[in-house]
Amino acid sequence: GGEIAPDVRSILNAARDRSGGGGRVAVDARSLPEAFDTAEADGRVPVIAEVKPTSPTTAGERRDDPVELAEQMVDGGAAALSVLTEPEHFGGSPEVLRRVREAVDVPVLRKDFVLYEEQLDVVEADVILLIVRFLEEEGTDDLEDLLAAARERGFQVLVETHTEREVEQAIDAGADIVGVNNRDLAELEVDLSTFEDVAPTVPENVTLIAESGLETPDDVTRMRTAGADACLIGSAIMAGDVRERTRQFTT
Ligand code: IGP
Repeated sequence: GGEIAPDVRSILNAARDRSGGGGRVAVDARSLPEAFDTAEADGRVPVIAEVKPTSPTTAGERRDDPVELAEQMVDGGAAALSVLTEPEHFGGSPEVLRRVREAVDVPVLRKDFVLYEEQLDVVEADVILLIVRFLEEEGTDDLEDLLAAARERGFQVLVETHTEREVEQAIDAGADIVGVNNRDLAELEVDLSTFEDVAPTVPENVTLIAESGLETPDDVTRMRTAGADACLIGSAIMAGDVRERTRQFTT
């Protein structure tokens, strides 16, 4: 249901054309919920810092070595990392994720648009992203099937939602880690009240992540107050001194 912005339509079409890896991946995943608990026990606010060289809503591209950026994020207290692997619109690559995961010991989320089971077999990551709205598009695999296929390979799965209805679909499919994206895929606009509206419908035992549009530590506090176990932050960290920005969000 719902419209999709032209930019997003083009991301989706590119994703349809990307082939899978080859050999079936088997991963020994680092636990995301445990990484959040470790951060909390340490007095840090659980943050997933995102290595995102560019995006349709970002001006310009950051060309620093992504592995160095990732290490600075961990140094700044990030509980986990997210690494874009989408090449055409976000400047990512599976090879970068592979190198980042080798360099750090926190869980690493693969940020991409996985539509078919074969697309799981591209690189070892600790967590795979599945976006409910995209898996409703014609010709894609079902959320439930993809969730099972990902778990068979050892991945944890972050299921991304934007509405109460999508949360219900995620829970029905068996999701235990749910993200609420504050950015809508129709206008690409950010509204932090999205998380506040949707969060109360997520069951207590589910790990809940607030995604997108967080610019200040106050925004993070706002999401935590609304029930977020962790926050996913990209642009606001990528736009500056990555270690310092991450530290501001985690302390
Ligand atoms: C990070 P931001 O506004 O902090 O840069 O957002 C992350 O939530 C965003 O990059 C994102 C994303 C996605 C990217 C959320 N869902 C799906 C690619 C694909």
